[in-house]
Amino acid sequence: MSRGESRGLKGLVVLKIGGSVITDKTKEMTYRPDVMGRISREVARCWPIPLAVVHGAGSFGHPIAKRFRLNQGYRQQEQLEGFVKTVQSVKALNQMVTEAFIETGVGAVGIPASLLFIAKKNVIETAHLDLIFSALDLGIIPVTCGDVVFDRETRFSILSGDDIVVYLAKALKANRIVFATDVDGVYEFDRTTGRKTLIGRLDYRKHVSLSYGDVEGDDVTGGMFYKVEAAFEAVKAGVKVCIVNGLVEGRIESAIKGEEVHGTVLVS
Ligand code: IP8
Repeated sequence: MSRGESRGLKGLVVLKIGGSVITDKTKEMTYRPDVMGRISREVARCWPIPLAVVHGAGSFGHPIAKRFRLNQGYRQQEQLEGFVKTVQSVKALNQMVTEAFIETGVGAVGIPASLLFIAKKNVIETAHLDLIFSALDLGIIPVTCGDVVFDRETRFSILSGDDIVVYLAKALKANRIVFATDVDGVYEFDRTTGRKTLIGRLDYRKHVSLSYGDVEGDDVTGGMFYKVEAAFEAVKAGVKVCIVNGLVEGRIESAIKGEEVHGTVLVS
């Protein structure tokens, strides 16, 4: 196992692996082991950069959450079936992602967000950061995920992996966040020509002027606009942020290493 010794947190990178990258969002509970295997090998080649990983829930979370209207918080007893099923399902995905790292020789420990955070009105209020620090201190990658969590006000709520990434990056004073999505980055659409162009460097003013289009399918946490909006919180705190295509080999590796990479960099 290559990550066996203490590395400290200097230069920490928080990697968000989108649910649309590691699961097929069109088919409920469909994991992509080949994609996750390749991502694990890219991460292995980034040693010894300290890394924390957050993955999305994809088809293991969004469809059930939508069916039981979990994004409304607790309204009725019947939703509890959806709550516990989502916890179980996301935990199963977290287990598979963590195993993929371990099979590649990368030390990783899965800590589903349902066991890590308590929210208040959808915002993280308490976090057992000791668990994350302890793993990182051992040179082991903590792997958490978008999830349903207990909520002091609404009794439960959905926490997006994007919010968790930003929270962790700020709390751990990360150097960089890498968002691995199923597209190359943020695009600008020209209404007259219909052409779309990748935006290499995106500032906040430009971000709010863009039309991102509708959120697709069963997604209950908001798509690219919401991701970028949350990510600018981290930019404000001095964290470097880039968005790359996690389905294209090599981009996650280059982004973690801080190399020039095809994608979108958020700038202040
Ligand atoms: O896929 C959503 O997390 P995300 C969590 O990171 C659930 O937005 C349970 C839908």
